[in-house]
Amino acid sequence: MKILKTLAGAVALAGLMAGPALAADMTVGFSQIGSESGWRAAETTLTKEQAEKRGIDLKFADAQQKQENQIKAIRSFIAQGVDAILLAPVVATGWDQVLEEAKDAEIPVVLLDRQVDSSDDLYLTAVGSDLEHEGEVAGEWLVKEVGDKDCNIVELQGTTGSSPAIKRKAGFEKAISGHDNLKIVRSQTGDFTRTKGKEVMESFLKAENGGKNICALYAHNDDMAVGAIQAIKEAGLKPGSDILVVSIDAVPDIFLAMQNGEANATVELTPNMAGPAFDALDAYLKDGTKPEKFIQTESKLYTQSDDPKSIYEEKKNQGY
Ligand code: GZL
Repeated sequence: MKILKTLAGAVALAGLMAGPALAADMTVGFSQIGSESGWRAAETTLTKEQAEKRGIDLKFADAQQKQENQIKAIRSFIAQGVDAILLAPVVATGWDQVLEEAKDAEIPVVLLDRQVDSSDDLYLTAVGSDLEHEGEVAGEWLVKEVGDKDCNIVELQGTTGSSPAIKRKAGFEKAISGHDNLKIVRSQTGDFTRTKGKEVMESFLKAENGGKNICALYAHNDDMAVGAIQAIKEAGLKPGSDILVVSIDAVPDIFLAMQNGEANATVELTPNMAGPAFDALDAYLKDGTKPEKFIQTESKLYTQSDDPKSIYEEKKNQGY
């Protein structure tokens, strides 16, 4: 009996000495929003690839755009005793309770691509772009493109209550403020999807004299822009010239539209948020290194003059 106790003691001591889990035997729960856009699908693909490459056991949960499914998934990850949780939060509010539960279970949470209104001691770090800056870059492009011509703008917003919808709207409005010739005449959510983007654009066209009153479309993501481009063509107008099209994400299909002269500009959002997230988790779990609360990814403007054909080819190999 004594020998067994000593052995057990030695094993326990060895366990403590080994410290927290290393990447190789790390189990991470990933609560993903859904697959509403080409960008979202690429983010999922790249997250799985990054996990595979690092030997991380990734537990994936698709919430189909519902916050209650994300909360359920997080609770299940906590019950499974994962080492860490990745969360792409569909909306910005309503996370305090479940993030407290993760904190009580001493499971670090990393936010991907969207932010939450909760206090930042409830998550380890957030990896994402400067969403407001993306909206500003889109607005600044349109200000330059239009000059002092009068321009009625219609806006397709992202998912209501999501941080990209809130911040991309604010950034765009900041960029066009002070330019009285630019005016947002219609603004509605297209929920980041092509289908909804087309539907809402059809209603904008009908409401604005068949589109003759509309000078430009600002869409919070390329997928809604691609849907809207279809609606503009079906209304007998030329997207990219009769109605300028500026959006965000830089997914491959927006470069196809640019090649056809049907889209004008997009602001790139990298779909590889998981790389920096896993790096931060690795350092934290290995030796307790605390990352910055926000790890920012770069945003870049692309226009028709940026050789959309070769960018399309490149993008096709980036997880899309
Ligand atoms: C923004 C991200 C957005 C993308 C959309 O960081 O959350 O969600 O711009 C996606 O394509 O639906």
